[in-house]
Amino acid sequence: GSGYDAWLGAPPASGDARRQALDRMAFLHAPEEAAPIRAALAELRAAAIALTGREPRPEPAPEGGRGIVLGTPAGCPEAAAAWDGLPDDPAGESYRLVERGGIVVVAGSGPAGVLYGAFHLRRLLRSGAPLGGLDVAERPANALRMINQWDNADGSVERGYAGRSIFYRDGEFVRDRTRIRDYARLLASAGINALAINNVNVHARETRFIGEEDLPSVAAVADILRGWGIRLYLSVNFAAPVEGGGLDTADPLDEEVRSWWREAADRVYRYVPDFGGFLVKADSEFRPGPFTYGRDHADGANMLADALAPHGGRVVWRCFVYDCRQDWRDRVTDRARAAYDHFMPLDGRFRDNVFLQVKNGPMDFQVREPVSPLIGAMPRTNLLVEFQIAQEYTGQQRHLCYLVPQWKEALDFDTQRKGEGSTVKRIASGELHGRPAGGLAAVSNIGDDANWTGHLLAQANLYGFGRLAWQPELSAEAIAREWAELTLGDRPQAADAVCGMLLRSWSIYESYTAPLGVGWMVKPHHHYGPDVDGYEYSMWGTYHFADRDGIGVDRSSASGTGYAAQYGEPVARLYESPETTPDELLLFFHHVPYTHRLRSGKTVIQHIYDSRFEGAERAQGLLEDWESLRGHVPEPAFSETLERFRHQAEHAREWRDVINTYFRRKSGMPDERGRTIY
Ligand code: GCW
Repeated sequence: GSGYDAWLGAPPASGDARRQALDRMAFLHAPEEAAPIRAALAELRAAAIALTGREPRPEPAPEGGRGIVLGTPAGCPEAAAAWDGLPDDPAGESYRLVERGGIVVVAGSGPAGVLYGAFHLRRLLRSGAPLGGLDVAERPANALRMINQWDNADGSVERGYAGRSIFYRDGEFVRDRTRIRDYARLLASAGINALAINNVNVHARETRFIGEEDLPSVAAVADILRGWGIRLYLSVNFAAPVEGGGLDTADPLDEEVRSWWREAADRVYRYVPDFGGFLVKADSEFRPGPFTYGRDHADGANMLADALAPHGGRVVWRCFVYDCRQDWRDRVTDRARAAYDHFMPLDGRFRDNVFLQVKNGPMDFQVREPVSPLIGAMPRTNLLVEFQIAQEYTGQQRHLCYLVPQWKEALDFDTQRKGEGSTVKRIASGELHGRPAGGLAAVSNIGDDANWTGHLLAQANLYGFGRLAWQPELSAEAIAREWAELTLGDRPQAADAVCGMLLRSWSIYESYTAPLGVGWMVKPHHHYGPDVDGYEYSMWGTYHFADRDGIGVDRSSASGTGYAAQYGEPVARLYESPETTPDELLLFFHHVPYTHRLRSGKTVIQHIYDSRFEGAERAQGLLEDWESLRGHVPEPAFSETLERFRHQAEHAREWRDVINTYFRRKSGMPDERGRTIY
């Protein structure tokens, strides 16, 4: 009941599932030895034992009998037959599950595919779905499905809300790697295939991770991940050649610097032959980068790409670059413009093994943002779209905020860059512009809390990210249901209720926090709780410009910062005018009077009041819904989660009152329904 097993908990012995397993799982066989295939076999064996209480026999079923066989076309005849006619998949990650003459074949195009197929079969077995006539084939939509840990060597986690790091403690790699293994298993079961194991803010200690002394520890982690089809990446410090590297420059065009990085890459690959590559935050929030030497991001990224290329490695280069020392009096600079202004002109200059990692929105993981205009604007560059599973600005895993619907909205957004249907998901995968590869990346939300994510229900975001990265066509609802059933499966009432709560939660969180896309209004530094002017007079470029008459940021071309014009037509035109901008983004794009009428028919001020009141009420509703599940969710998970919902309900009232009071005082306008505002 602690939540440690997350969505891979022991299957319920429901009648159907048990009968099915008894019927099918007496024989379980995999002729190949690759680690992911052994892992796949172990998963199904454990499922069989949990479902039937019996150990399956590790051999092929006898002639005419029933059983399960796992393998790849290269080493397993049943898999070869099952794969016949299916397209080649050099990545080895796709699979087919097919029932033939009583035998269920888990055929993977490679060992990782077998593992993904086994997890799929495990889901089917748990649900008790009949396997007769089974035939499903899946192939991941994205080549890269990546998680970024923001873990520091000292054991802290930047923006971590679920305890300390599971990778490091007191400046060293942990010795007991059980949790790393269990985490890798969770990630693999959700379809993740890449993991950057240290924070993009690389401090002095982590700068040495690519050195001789730490590489054995890095390799030990990589060995674990490899068994689950996951490649290890390291975040690197662009200034490493000077910060402890013995050189006096980190200029990317300097020959000595280039060979320094080549040697570093060669060294890493000696320890980790399938090393994924480097993740880099450069010239961003006080991190060093090529600007110091008068070079640009392409010079910087390509230098690292050239060092990694001989080994098949990649550079993931973040585009979160903006002026974080802005003067709030400067009304011309617009942080939202920064990523596009910096990177768009460089399209075509990046090597084929460089991936630009672009945050989903132009600012920073707010509850509501438009899609970054950089996405789709660089047809000759590989892309990873970055999301934040960690709920930095969305309740820090104390509030419930199921983010899959937000990510879906972003992925489904039609940039129209190449005509209708130019959706973010097709750009990310590389398909729209014919890129060799692409994908999604996200900041993890786990730590060493017993249930991984602090809030039990925040597990759904981790699971959901993986599932979406695998297949962005899945609906937010299907993913919520899948997670809830796997996690609370033998308690159908709980799974139903929780699914509904998840699906409402983003809109609830949005409706008691910053209104209509304007963002922020949080307490500085830790970003938790309401502070309407917390970032209004600061250097971070995050302003709402509320005065007695109105609120919002004019980002139009006609009278504002011109940000709206960074989109392609007809999207740019849509955002240019307050009349056509969707309500939920109005204040992101326009400064309007409080009396401005939304497309919903309400005035802005009345919308602010109404939605804050409704939001707080609906947060109270979440608490009541959870309370009604007493006895249907095991302890201690039930009580721990109840505490979080209590806090959320109370904190939502705090948000409501701070925001309403601020705007009531600022505008002098009463609530037309006369409710209490202080
Ligand atoms: O929003 C900011 C966070 C920083 C983070 C940064 C980033 C890792 O507050 O903590 O640093 O984003 O994405 O680089």
